[in-house]
Amino acid sequence: MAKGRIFSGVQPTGNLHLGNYLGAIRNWVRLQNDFECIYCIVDLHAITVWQEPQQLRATTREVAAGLLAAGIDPNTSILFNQSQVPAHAELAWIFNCVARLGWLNRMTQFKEKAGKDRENVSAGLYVYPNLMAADILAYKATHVPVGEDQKQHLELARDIAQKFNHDYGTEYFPLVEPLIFGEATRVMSLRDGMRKMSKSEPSEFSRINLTDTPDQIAQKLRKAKTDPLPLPETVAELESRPEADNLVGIFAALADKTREAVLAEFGGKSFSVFKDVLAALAIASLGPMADEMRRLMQDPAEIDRILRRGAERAQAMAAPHLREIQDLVGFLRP
Ligand code: AQP
Repeated sequence: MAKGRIFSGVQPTGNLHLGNYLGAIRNWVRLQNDFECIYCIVDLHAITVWQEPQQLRATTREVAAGLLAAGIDPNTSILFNQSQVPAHAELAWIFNCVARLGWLNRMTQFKEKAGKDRENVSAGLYVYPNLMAADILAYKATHVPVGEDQKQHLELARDIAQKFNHDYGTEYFPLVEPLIFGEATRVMSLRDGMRKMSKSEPSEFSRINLTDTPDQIAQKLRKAKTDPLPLPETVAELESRPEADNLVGIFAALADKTREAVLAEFGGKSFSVFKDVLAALAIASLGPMADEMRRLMQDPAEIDRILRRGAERAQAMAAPHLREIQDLVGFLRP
């Protein structure tokens, strides 16, 4: 028996990177055995910032190939792209009318992404968390595996569910639980240990893409920013050394070890020695996945077929929920 229902998503805004993989996708694969899983390529979220149409189509397929190559099984899990299932946008509108402006004003991701150009970003970027709540609650999902950066948005989804239940005098929506686990819940840029590794960061050297060749992986890790000291002996000493902490965290996650175990082996050694072993580990873990991704991308029609079938299954699950929600709100049935 499944322990609950999982929903999670990834934006087709660029190449999948090591942060997406260790913070989210690898956990998605592992959860497939215990939960009923719904995984979504969130293209409606992607267009909250400008996307070239041709590029969006290509990246959507590439992300699908990445998820399949990482081990998402489209027969047991539901894998699809968001825009094919109208329930997401329909429920998001209702949630736009439930969420309060004050709640959205507190979202740090909006502040980071809007930056100084706040007046000029899309209204979609502002209501992004409402759409995310709709993604999850359209399926009445109980658990959402994410990286740390999405924690605040998930709390907002809980607030929306609670306010909807309260306003309409119902217990309709479950309160979703975040699932944040592993040694790399927040993988940082290889150029700056204070910034998150991100698809939209201009420098290619800031991240390892899942499509990188072994040479690219080795070169990026060799050039990764570090401090001049050798690796510390204890985890406590990593606290004031963000770049060292990041590389040790990546090593630990890839090797399925704790940071303590990694430092027990490498404490006192130089970064050049550590980086060589880390590069070999990263290449061994990511190389086969990149090969499989390239193979899958040679047959875009097959990827489209998998996504279409996933969308049909997702719509079949979400549509009856949406009708029930519309009844609760007081809409006349068509
Ligand atoms: N650096 C990260 N470390 C750990 N987890 C991460 N995730 C993203 N970056 C890291 C997790 O990956 C999942 C999918 O993320 P997303 O594509 O929906 O959006 P994002 O978090 O905004 O990722 P990016 O790479 O930073 O994209 P852009 O640059 O387009 O905004 C989520 O579960 C996320 O937590």
